[in-house]
Amino acid sequence: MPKLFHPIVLAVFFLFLYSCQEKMAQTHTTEVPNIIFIMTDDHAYQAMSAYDDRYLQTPNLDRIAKEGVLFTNSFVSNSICAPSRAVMLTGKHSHLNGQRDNFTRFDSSQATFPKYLQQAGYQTALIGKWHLKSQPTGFDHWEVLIGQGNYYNTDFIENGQRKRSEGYVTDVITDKSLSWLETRDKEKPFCLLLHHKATHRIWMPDTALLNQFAGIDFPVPDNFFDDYKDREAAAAHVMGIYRDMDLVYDLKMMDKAGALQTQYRKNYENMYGRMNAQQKAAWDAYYLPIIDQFMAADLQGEALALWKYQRYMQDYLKCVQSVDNNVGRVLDYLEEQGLAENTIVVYTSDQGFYLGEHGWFDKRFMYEQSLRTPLAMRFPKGIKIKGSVNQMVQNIDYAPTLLDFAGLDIPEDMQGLSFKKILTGEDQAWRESIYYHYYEFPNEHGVKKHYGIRTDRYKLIHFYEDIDEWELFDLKTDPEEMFNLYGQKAYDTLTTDLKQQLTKLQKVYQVN
Ligand code: SGN
Ligand code: CA
Repeated sequence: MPKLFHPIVLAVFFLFLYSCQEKMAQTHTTEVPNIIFIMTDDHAYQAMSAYDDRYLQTPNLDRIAKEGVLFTNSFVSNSICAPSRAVMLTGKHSHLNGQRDNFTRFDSSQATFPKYLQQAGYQTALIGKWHLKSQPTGFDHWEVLIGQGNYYNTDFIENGQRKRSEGYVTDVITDKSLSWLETRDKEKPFCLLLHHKATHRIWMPDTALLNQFAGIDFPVPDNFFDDYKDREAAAAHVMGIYRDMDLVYDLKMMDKAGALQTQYRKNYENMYGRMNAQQKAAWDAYYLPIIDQFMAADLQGEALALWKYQRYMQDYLKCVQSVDNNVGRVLDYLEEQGLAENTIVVYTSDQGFYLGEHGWFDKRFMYEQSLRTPLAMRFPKGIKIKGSVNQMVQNIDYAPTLLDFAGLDIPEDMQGLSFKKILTGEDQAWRESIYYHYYEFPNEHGVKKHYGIRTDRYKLIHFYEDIDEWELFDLKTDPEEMFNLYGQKAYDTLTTDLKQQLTKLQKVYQVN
């Protein structure tokens, strides 16, 4: 018998083949997921039709929820941009990651989930809004807006170099993301943070969508004319649609004669000035007739308030529509490339926003519209449940959850919880309350510093610094948070109990 066919040699050969197959099977079944984390800026859940279809349809955002899950109790821990981004990256509350407000510079030597993924062999990228001042770390590739960036022909810093990109920002960020996906190293798993500027103030729509919603009268929230009775901190706001929105800057009424010399007209002229001739022509064709009508109507009081609300909604919702279209492009790309099954797609916003509730725009307050944020997630290969997730999740949970799905250990110092087991249908004990703390004061919108606790049914808030006010709401009987129950005899026991729970949360989260 030739030596090659000796039974021992053959046995060793087959054993070797078997072990190779085993290895391949193992790498196949343990194949780590890709991640696309899409985050918009100031997107109100009220403007995502999976949550609320009174205003517009968002078929592509809804598609993530339909093919995956929609979180119906998704909250932030500090409703403002840079802090929210720092929480998302670190999995820690603001007092531990150090980013309490928009003015601070993010300490980017900290551990973040993209860094952990990068160390584990992921290819990582960040494209779009960053807003953390320090240079991004933990990304193989990054292209970020400078500060808030611009809606038209915005500048980016691309791995250290400043470059202007012609076009509408939501399209441009998506183009850049798709081209990075196309040119990435296809042998490695990837994690892409795709962070839109939209739908941030001053809500400049894409010229291609200006005629969307023509003739539509959007429903006005019941508490649009809120009187802020028994809510001293709310009364101190500077974010009223009627009183504080600038006719030229926010609402684009830049009359050619220059009659409307509002406080922020110059800022608007600068933004308009960034557009090229074609963009300006399309812009003017839409806004000039509205400006003429507005000047002729000479609206006052309630009529002016409602007109402002409708104008605001028109622009805001068109910005959402661009986001929806562009998210559709990303989802289509994943399908075409055969990546949809094994890619986790997260859609969220850095916080919620007011669409006229309490008469407001902006965010910051611990009231529902800005405490909540949209959250939908799709991962066909890994998510075993369908429909809605009702557990209270918070943006501190994103980092641990994504690391968990990537098969990595969750660092002990992360404060969030992984909600992976909820999504794979396994038993998982969950929190019964969330902790919130907003620190940016003084600020342009007059929102006081405050912290608080929200349970399934109740919310207790303490406003402090130049004020000392407590507010208590029963979200079941008063979902619009109009009746402050704090101090009423019948609620004393409940208040004491909530204060104790709040103290416990502060201990757990190491608040000093
Ligand atoms: C800017 C806006 C504010 C907004 C903050 C924070 N003014 O300062 O209205 O509250 O950003 O927004 S603007 O005139 O510059 O538009 S955040 O989302 O970045 O936190
Ligand atoms: Ca924001």
